[in-house]
Amino acid sequence: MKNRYSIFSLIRNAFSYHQEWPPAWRSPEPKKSYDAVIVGGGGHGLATAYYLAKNHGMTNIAVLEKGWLGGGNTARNTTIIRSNYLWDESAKLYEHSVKLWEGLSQELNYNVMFSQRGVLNLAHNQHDLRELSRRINANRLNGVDSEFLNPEEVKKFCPAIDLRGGGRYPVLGASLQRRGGTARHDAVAWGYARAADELGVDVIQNCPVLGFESHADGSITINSGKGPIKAGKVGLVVAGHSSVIADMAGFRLPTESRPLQALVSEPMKPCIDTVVMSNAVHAYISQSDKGELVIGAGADAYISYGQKGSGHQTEHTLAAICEMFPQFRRVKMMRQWGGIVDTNPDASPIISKTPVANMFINCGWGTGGFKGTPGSGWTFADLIASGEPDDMNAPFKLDRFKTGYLVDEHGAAAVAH
Ligand code: FAD
Ligand code: PYC
Repeated sequence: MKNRYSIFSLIRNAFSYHQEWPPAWRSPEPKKSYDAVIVGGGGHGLATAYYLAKNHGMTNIAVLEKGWLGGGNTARNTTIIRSNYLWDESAKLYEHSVKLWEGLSQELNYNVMFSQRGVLNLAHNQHDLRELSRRINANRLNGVDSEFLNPEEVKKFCPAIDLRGGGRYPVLGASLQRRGGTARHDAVAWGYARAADELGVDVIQNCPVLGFESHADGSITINSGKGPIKAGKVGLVVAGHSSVIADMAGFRLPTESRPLQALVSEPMKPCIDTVVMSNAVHAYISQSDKGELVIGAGADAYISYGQKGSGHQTEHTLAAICEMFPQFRRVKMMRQWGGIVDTNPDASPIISKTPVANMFINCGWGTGGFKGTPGSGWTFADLIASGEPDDMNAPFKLDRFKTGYLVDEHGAAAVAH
């Protein structure tokens, strides 16, 4: 009887975390105090911690991650890296990021497998062609490599493609960014984590952040799953859950959380050695080093935290892929999953101070933040260290949704969602 009772207590204790919500403070006084705490151990959070330590000498810092490192969007995305954005503000940020990608394996002493195999954005109609030519010219003015390929040149660059596109999606041309490509997604999280750890950063997994308390001296107590932690400054980088964390801190964001999905096929011999994006049909394809076709679909139209994505998006995307690459019709799909991305009304990130003193937020990268990981970490670290925006992150302030000074890549970005 005694034993049965203690087993029962063990089970009850194991589940007690779920029973009390929100959980009670475990200790009245924080046992640990940091100059800065980054909430969110995805690529962006870990990159921020690394550049805070490396560029600003801040080493008494911690990253708090509710699950495991890179278990969010970092390891769920289709890894497309490019900087061919229309507007000057975006081009500056994403091009800085691509330049960092180019030296990242050496910088971190960790092979992130950045492969500059080129990114093609297809045009299927006259409107697409006009959009491409406008964007290619804007890219060049911003020093971003970008060129137009006619259909014959597309076929030469990517022989696997069927230019007829099944009649529905004929290929009339494409933009090509030769410096664009792909990288190994989880390696980016691990590389930044290891490099940050070597500089003295505490990287703490299984540590959900549950609430905040601001103090008169400007410091903030973070109520975490591992007890209270004191911070001089707090950086929030929790893609997909940004409005939830903002709510805990007492302010609101204009972001929405939506599923975005991807799929991979059975592994095959090399058959496509570039990245093909068809924005008009929400279909993206490349081949991983393991030989799997990596396919991305459009974001779901509804708000959800279910990490899967809806069947009709999968069907729409695969139908388009099969029309542009008829030889893939018989390929078996091995895995499908979703990630939760936070989307903004102007489809541009938010890198900003918040209404809470010494609290900063980096979010709203939506469907396109993987490519931005190094640049995002770099510029967010700048903001946290100095407390004021720099030239790169100033256009991405939160107050643009009040003033109307939007960046607005929506409808202009080289991605359909
Ligand atoms: P995440 O890796 O999601 O990191 C956020 C972390 O915060 C998570 O680990 C989460 O557990 C943690 N967290 C949340 N709440 C809390 C809390 N309360 N306490 C502590 N920790 C918390 N971008 C591209 O550029 N190219 C692409 O090809 C591309 N394809 C995509 C395909 C898919 C299917 C998806 C889902 C996304 C894609 N993206 C792409 C977008 C890109 O993945 C994201 O914009 C980017 O990864 C977000 O930044 P992150 O890596 O820091 O996010
Ligand atoms: O931003 O390039 C991108 C992208 C492709 C698929 C999802 N996002």
